[in-house]
Amino acid sequence: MPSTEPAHRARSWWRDAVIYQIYPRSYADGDGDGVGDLAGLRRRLDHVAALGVDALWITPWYPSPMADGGYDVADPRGVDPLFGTLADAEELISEARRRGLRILVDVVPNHVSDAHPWFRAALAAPPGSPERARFHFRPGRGPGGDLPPNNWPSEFGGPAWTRVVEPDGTPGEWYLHLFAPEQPDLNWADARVRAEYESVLRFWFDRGVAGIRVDSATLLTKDPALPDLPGEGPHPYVDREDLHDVYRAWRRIADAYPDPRVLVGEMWLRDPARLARYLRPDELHTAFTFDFLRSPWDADRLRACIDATLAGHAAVDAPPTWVLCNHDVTRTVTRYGRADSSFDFAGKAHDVPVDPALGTRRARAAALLTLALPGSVYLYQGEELGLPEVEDLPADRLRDPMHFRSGGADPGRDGCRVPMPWSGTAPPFGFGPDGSDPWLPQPPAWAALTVAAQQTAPDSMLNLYRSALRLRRAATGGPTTTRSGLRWLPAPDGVLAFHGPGTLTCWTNLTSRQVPLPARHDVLLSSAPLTGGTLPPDTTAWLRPA
Ligand code: TEU
Repeated sequence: MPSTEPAHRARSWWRDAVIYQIYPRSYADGDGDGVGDLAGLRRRLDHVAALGVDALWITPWYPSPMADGGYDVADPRGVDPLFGTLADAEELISEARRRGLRILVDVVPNHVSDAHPWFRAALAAPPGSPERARFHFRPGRGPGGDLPPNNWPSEFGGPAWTRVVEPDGTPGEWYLHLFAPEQPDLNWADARVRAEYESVLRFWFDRGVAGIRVDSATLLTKDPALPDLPGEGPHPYVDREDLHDVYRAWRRIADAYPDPRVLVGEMWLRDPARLARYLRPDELHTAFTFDFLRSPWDADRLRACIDATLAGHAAVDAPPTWVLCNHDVTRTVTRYGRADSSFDFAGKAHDVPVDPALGTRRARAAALLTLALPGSVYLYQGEELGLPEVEDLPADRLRDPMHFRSGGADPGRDGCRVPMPWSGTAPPFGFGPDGSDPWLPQPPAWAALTVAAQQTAPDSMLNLYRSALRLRRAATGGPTTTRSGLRWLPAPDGVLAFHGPGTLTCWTNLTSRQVPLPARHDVLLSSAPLTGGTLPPDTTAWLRPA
């Protein structure tokens, strides 16, 4: 990092960082093939720097057949030619560092691609071989072994097992895949698997990455008996006790570097106390609080989530990590514009009515609420533009296995992955060269949401985020304030009011009526215009005592 960064800040940067998530396929297309790449991303680093974030998390850029947008990794030490080369990635890491931006990469330890050399070798080798032992191969049940070894479902729908054809042409064993069949699960009881990922961590840390986002981080270890669900006792593959050993080993690797290398877990656990166990001082540094993203726009629900999260994290002295949106979930302005504004994978449906103006207003209020909380915050590309979920993509352009494996019942995740609009009045909106056709079509109405259009509009979502990040940095950003908690203030029902870290006081009105603001204060920033000392519905204001 730049030598101007104070040492105390360098050590604890991750405790209150704002981290911007980049889905490289959809960020910027440098070569005109319709797919975003590292050359395009490098040209857009100005936007990231101007936004005022501390770091970037880049979702998988590794060689991959792209059965699941790159989460099917064929080589965890490379870069897919679609995105560029390893040299491009190294250049990006250095260039970002020169601008004071750290890079986190995504490591996918639960599974590999079916094109990974280990899986190819396993298919070519016989049952019981060391090659198969790196995965979960089992004979089927029933006559002729025609039925899967157990009843586990794939997260994407259908069974979590696929049967292979043995090298001699006969129907053979089955292998486990908690996601798509193109994503065989690794066997974490095999020492070679553990050694491989420890080496992968070092590979990227040695190239200067500041952290790792751990994909599907609760799922790695399995009950060796692979029992049917539901069973008695611990879950056979979610949040198992032996998983903590994996992360203890990873933390030792991270801590061996002179400047902090951080591990952030993607952990969909509902119980904040179970989540916090992964954040003990010798395990992961942070984990996403997905309950915040799942909560509806409701003061009591959000407050309960904030309180439970803070309590769970305080017990292990870890900073909470807030997130409203990512490449897997419905975009924030769309979710908040629905009658039911909660998020649940199981409840995703087609044709749910949306009020976009209401959703945008709430998303603005939610952005300021989130950025006032103690801890770190992740933003997903396009959130700073207020992009909506694109719900009318043509069926023949959809790619997400979550959609296809549900038989079309689930709309899938393509709608939150539509390429970024940068400039101009018609697609591709500067995503790629004029005339190029982005891999997913952008709505023509995005002309009003481009970075260029929002830059010059003082009240745009982009300018709200820029102002908020500037003020947040001024109000916190220092070792004395990063750990301080939150103090709730008396406020009417349906209003969340608190002193956050540093000097910020945050008031969010989730009701449908105006509420009075306290006397004698300065307004630093508000998500909507304030009138006569009152806070309008669905609005957040940041205050400072006058
Ligand atoms: O997501 C993993 C994940 O566990 C959830 O999104 C999951 O689908 C949900 O819990 C269902 O109940 C990660 C990535 O973020 C996603 O994009 C990948 O598709 C997935 O892992 C497989 O690598």
